[in-house]
Amino acid sequence: GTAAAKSGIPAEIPAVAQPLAGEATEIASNINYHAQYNPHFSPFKFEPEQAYYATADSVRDRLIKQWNDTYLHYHKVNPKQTYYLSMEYLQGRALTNAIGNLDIQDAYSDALKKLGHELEEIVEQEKDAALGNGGLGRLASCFLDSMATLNLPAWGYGLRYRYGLFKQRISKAGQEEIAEDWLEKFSPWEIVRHDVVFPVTFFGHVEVLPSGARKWVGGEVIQAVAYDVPIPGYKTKNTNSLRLWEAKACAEDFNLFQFNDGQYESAAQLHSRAQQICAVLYPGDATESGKLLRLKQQFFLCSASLQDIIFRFKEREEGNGVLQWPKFPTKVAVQLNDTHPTLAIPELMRLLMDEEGLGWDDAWDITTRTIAYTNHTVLPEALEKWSQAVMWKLLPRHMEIIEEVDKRFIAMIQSTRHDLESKVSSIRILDHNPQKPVVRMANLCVVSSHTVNGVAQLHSDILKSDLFADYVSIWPTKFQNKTNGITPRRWLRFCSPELSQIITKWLKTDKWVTNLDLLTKLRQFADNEELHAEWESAKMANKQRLAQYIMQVTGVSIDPNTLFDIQVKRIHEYKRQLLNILGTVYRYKKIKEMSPSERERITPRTVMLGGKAFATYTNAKRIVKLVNDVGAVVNSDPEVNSYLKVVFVPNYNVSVAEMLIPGSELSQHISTAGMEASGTSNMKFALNGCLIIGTLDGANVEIREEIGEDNFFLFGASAEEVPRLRKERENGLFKPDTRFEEAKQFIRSGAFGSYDYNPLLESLEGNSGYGRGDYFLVGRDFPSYIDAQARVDEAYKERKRWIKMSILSTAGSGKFSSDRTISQYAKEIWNIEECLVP
Ligand code: GL9
Repeated sequence: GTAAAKSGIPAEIPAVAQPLAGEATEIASNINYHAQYNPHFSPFKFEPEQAYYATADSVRDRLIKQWNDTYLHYHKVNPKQTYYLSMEYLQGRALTNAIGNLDIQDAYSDALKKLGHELEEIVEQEKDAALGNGGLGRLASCFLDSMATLNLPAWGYGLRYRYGLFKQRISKAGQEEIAEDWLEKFSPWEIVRHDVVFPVTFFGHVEVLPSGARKWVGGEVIQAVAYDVPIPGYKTKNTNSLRLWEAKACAEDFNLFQFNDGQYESAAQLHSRAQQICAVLYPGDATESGKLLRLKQQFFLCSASLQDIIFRFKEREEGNGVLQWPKFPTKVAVQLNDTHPTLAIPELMRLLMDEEGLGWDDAWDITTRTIAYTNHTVLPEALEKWSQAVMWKLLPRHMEIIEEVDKRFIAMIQSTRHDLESKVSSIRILDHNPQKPVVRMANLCVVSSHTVNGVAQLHSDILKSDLFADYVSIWPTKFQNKTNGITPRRWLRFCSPELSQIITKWLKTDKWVTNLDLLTKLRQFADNEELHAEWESAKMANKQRLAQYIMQVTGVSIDPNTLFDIQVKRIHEYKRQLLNILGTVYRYKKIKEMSPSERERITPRTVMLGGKAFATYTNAKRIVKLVNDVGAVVNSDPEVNSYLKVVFVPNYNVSVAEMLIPGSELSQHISTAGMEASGTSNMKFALNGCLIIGTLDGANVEIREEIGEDNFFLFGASAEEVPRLRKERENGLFKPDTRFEEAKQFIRSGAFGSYDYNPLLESLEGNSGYGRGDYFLVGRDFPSYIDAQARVDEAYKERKRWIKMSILSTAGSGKFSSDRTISQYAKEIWNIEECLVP
């Protein structure tokens, strides 16, 4: 069979398994069946691509069985369910995850061998589903995995973008964006539900009915069609759904008369408007039409999801007797992933009042007991504000409702809180400033949710003391912290099987995969030489695999014996990739100045940076260009390149992360303190035995607490000091370190080419303003950063100490499992319980 498969002819596996055949043979037969009958491919080819689709189809059959059982079970038990509303999911690839969660890895690997393929190669055929931008979207995907693994009755709702996050290509000019066609062929993981369709209205106007009730009428109606993605839990039958909505126009909306008259575009106008809605993740919002489209997307998600949720609630309650609306919050918990789905609030109010006939007070009580809101950032530019004019046009009834919420909130303040009267204009929902009247979505969320949470302790504290301080005095118990987490399945068990096996061997159990706190038991072996040897060899294997990958995508040869230092995340000034590259430039310059004997004491390093810059974020793109330019010079400098290499890893995404993180030894989480709400890759790196150089920001604070301060390379100003330091800077009281000046001057001298870096470097100069005058304190933190990097170099020379720290990083990462995070949401916000499928 093997040779035949490689030659392109399907392996000869009996269509019906032999009675005594092993599981692998049965699976091979099943894969073969799918290869023959999948209508998308010729049955005479069985190259990796066909093998991937046939394998995925075979795995999907198993998922569908469990998934149907799960739905029926939830339907029968009728427990309270969580609905996670998110504009973003960064699912990445699904095959390895599904096979791993179903615990059929070995059988599938053997089966594919029989068919002439390697599972590790086949899984690479899958395109990443990148329906998200970064940490916020990936968090949603980790949460789905944990909710299923914990047997929680929960759903994810999102949008089925035709084009997800762009593909990044690096050229001479820097970053280029290319549309990523993840659905080019098709996705085997989605099941279209032509029977689950809801109408979503835009525009129109409000009419007063004879009864006095108000009703939204007219406008354009677009259909939302459900595409379901099964979400398997790890080693459990429970398989939840991620329901992604796609926009479609009705057949009736196609104007045959116009078409036959040759007016092709206008004949299909509503069809093309429908197509726009789910065309891309995050349409550029520089233009008014871009803003309107983004708002349409948000409402589309909220309206379709709430109609679906209400439909299910009614179906189950009516099936059990009479429908009692006050029971709604005992069956439904809605979590808003940031303010993007805020319109769920007025939409739920509208559906309850205008469609179901409830009064304001009942509808408001139900809404506020149902909805909870997670804040993911304090950056001012990310706090959504929608133009009132655009909102009135697109969603007139919702604006009426929002006005009423605003009015009642103000009345409540005026009657109960005279001390807050001077603050009303800043804490109310509507901002009526004459330049540009807007709706403040975060304020609407805080006023309308029963719980508001931040995503790491420091961030939640800042929300309470700063952004939402006035609300805390009104509702002191509304605010919580839920420190983010990551799924240990994808981010350790599956991405680093070598290290996982060692952990399982030393803990004498693989239960850590669902009980990550067990990793603390590794601490007792932190000095064990046998473990050290195994740990080092697993790390080395991962580094070699990474080096091969880097060669493949960049053509740069990197040495696995050097320190692998990685910073991968979206490019943003607050994340301070510029600090990293300035530090690297300084390192390069120093190496050049050293004598041969001085060079002998260097810790050789490979610095890798990766991440996408938002297409219109000029300074972020300049940073990408600078990293690439520095790399080109350093890597071809024979004097230096055995001590230092600088690589820009192109097109950073979930599957690239699965390759990079296991092979990392040092990773950089160096944002200006107070600005990174949590960070989640910091958790992934630490879990994989990678040490962190970082500031006291976001979840770094808690990671350092867990793994111990001796095992964390700390530097920089604290969040508390930042406002004062900015003031000092503005007042000209800051004296930059000469090393900082030297690094900048070296770039200005043209050492890395003739590109004009002045505009980028100027963001570090001057004396005030956001994005100017070194708002992010790169200069202030530079010396302590360089010192921390020197401590890294020294620590790396002591092999035993380094490996011990690496083991202790993994051992201390238990808290950062998304299973822990989700258990806390379930108990402390959603009030839902496990619903195990028998
Ligand atoms: C983010 C925060 O910036 C991160 O610090 C946090 O870890 C994640 C998840 O809570 O949320 N908020 C946010 O808007 N993004 C985040 O990553 N941005 C993107 O996802 C692009």
